[in-house]
Amino acid sequence: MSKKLRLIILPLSALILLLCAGLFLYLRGSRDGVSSHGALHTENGKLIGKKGENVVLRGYSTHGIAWFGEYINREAFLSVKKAGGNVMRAAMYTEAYAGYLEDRETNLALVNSAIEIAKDLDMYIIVDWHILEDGDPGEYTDKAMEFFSEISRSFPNDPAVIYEICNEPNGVSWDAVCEYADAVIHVIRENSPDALIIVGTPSYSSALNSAIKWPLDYPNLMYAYHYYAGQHNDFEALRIAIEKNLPVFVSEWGVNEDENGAPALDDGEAFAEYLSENGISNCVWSLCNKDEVFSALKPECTKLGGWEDDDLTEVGKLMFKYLKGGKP
Ligand code: IDC
Repeated sequence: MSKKLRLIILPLSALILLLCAGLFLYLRGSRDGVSSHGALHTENGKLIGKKGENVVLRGYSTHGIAWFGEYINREAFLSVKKAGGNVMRAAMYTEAYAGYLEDRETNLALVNSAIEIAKDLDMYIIVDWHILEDGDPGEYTDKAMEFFSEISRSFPNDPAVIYEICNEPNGVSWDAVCEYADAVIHVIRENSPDALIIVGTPSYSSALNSAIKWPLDYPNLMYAYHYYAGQHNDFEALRIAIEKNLPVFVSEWGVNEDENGAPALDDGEAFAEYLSENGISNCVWSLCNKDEVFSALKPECTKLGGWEDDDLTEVGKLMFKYLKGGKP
């Protein structure tokens, strides 16, 4: 090959390669994923990416991973991503419903698999220690420490992995949650010093006033707020917290039934609108076909991904539309 030809061909192939890589990333939709935002941190109540940009995570929560484990698959996560999502939440029940305390190995395998799938799709993944009936997170601090130590050791400093250390504390004080959080945050940060960690708040992650008054003294923490349209009358606590620059992650929200037994879609839209307008990161409950109002999929839908409009419930349709444009 002549020198002149080489001078043309080499830069040209480099350019083509770059274009292909760009197109590949574009098609994977990663402009809003881990490769573009990297490790996340909080600043003045906001979620910030590696270039100092504001980041909003939007996506779906699984139902209990050991209960509806079939949705921990690439096609399912990809469908959420194609709809505009950039995060998934893996909800791992602790005490109940074949949770971690009952079957450690199965649950660990499912969490690991959810993390690998999300990473492969350039999505963020929230690892949720899903306490519920066990309302006091301190009841199983040792088990939580063991679990979070294992996961953070397996994925040290991984920007994709976000830790949610207690889904919905209930029947306990903020002091008790803080005592638990101190222990678990310490364990995670030993392996992942900068990990983003979401802390549940009292009254089923609905009371944010204590966190505003007495925030935990660590960087890169967010506080959980959960909301169910039709069930909660307002989201005043969230408004106040946002005004006060508390870093809040709406790690679970959904549409419940209104007083007539129909899905409270209007309230759901209003909440989705508020989240969009205020750039609040959130995950919707839940990505499964259980015959209940929150589910994204109709009970008769047995597809595990690649869903079309007809496969979605009324609630699922609203949520997928919302993921698409970030607006309802
Ligand atoms: C619900 C599930 C339901 C299950 C129940 C168990 O949708 O299938 O039978 O848990 O108690 C939450 C919880 C979340 C709940 C959800 C809806 O975090 O586990 O899931 N919810 O009730 N907080 C408020 C509502």
